[in-house]
Amino acid sequence: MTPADRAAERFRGVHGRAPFGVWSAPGRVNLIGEHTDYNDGFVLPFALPHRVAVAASPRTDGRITAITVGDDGVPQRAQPVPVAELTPGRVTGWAAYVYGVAWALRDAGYPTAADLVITGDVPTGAGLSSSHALQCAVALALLGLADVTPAPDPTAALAAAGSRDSSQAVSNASHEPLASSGPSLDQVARWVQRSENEFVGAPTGLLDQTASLRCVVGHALFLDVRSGAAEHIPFDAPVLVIDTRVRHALADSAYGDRRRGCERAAALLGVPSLREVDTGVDLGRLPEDLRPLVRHVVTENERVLATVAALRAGTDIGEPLTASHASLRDDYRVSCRELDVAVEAALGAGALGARMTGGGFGGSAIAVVPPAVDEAVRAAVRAAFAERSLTAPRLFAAAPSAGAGRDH
Ligand code: GAF
Repeated sequence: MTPADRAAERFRGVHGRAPFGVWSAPGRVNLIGEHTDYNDGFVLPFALPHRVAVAASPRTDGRITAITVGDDGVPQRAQPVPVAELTPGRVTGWAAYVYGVAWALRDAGYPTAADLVITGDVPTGAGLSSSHALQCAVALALLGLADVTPAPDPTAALAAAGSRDSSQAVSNASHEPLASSGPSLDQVARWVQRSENEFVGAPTGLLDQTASLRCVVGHALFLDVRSGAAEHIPFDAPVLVIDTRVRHALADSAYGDRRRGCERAAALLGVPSLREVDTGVDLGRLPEDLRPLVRHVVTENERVLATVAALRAGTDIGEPLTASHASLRDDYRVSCRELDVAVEAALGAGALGARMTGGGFGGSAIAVVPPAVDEAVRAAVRAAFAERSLTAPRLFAAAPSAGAGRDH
């Protein structure tokens, strides 16, 4: 049963009637382009097959209710709240991710009183963006109840990156293609970002929401965050995901520190963002602690372009991926022992490239693994964790899957 079918069934179980509709959104893997989004740079994510689904019906009393149902089938109910009373700080925990989206959409002028029943299979706490999958599914559900269907992304190619493919009419495969009325998916991503930044209180960029909303099956999404221009790059090889099952306490504060460091460096260099800095810049005029941050962002943008060029040419993408990990480990300093162990073991057993994915300090690594060495890579990663008495990682192969949409 898909998460969408399960959400519909559980809605019937809880409310005793069928939902008006069901919407779902995927988690993501970022192939490359890490910590570049809030520096106006390039990213290259793809959607996971794992999704969060929201079964929803409108309410007429001005309240919003939300119930999540986990694998154990036990419902967790958020306190129902009048939509008019939603304000940052009022709700905490998982409900803040749901009600924050209702708050942002209410502010944008949409009715958001609804009953929501939520379920899904995106691994949580694994750096695979389960919270953005939740937020994006809630956003599409609330807009859908208001009869608003976001317009698909603009198909204009990325001129800045020298794209040769002018446009690709790529459908959203197994999910109903989003019709062209109402706000754009970019705008929805910005509402979701506002809810996360202001209501949940996490200073994240636009990578994860955009990936969840705009990715299409069989492609990675080459996104220029500065302009919002995106191109779907054919990529259908499964990637091995290594969920280290750790999340270090440092993660949230370190993310904010890095972000502020980048903003400080951009101000000192006299540019609006580190996207404007090129490789030849003299970093000597920056304080020592900021230089490696800038070096990472500048070289990471180049590695995204190199990866896109390799995908277009049908050549190996391993090298930029592995170089990205080294840069995140040594310059940006957001890796951790478990991620390094995963990457080194995968490379040692024949992976073509490997790197941490997402914010870092735990979560997941990815490896590009030819089928002939798949078993050997999995065995080597498991053995490397066991030898060091680390919690056994969770391994699975994931191919680029469909973005968010309406299921029923
Ligand atoms: C997290 C954030 F949510 C993203 O915005 C992005 O900055 C990422 O870390 C690092 O690339 O997933």
